[in-house]
Amino acid sequence: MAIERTLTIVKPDGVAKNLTGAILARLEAAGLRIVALKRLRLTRAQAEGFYSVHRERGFFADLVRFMTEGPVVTAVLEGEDAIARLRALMGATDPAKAAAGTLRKDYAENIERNVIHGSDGPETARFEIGFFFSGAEML
Ligand code: FUP
Repeated sequence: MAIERTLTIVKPDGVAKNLTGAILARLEAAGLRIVALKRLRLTRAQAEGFYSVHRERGFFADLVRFMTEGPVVTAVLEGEDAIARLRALMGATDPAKAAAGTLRKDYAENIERNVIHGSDGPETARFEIGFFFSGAEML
């Protein structure tokens, strides 16, 4: 297995519920290493740009509103098979369908307010890491 980097976001619901530490601790406990970290409030343009693959979807406006309602915490995670491992730890997009023991099963309210984002593949991970972090911010 290759060492990979992937991007995660503790979404506004997770930050508002004071779950940032609990969520990051679960990722660290699973062997993923935080190599960059920041807290910010997304602008509308940033949220639209980050989720631009979904711009034609019916849920896009709601998603952008949700992602800009409060601060998020975003991190670059590094580890063996990090992209797939983060996705497994997150669980299904809809918490009602997420497996027991996953972050979304434990903490998410619904398919929109689902506490965490994780890149879904190597190309997306490269785009999403570059969206938030410069090389000098990753050590
Ligand atoms: P995921 O990769 O699991 O975050 O899911 P997607 O990339 O399919 O969707 C990105 C985000 O859009 C989800 F996290 C939440 C939102 N979404 C909805 O609000 N409604 C939907 O039906 C699908 C996705």
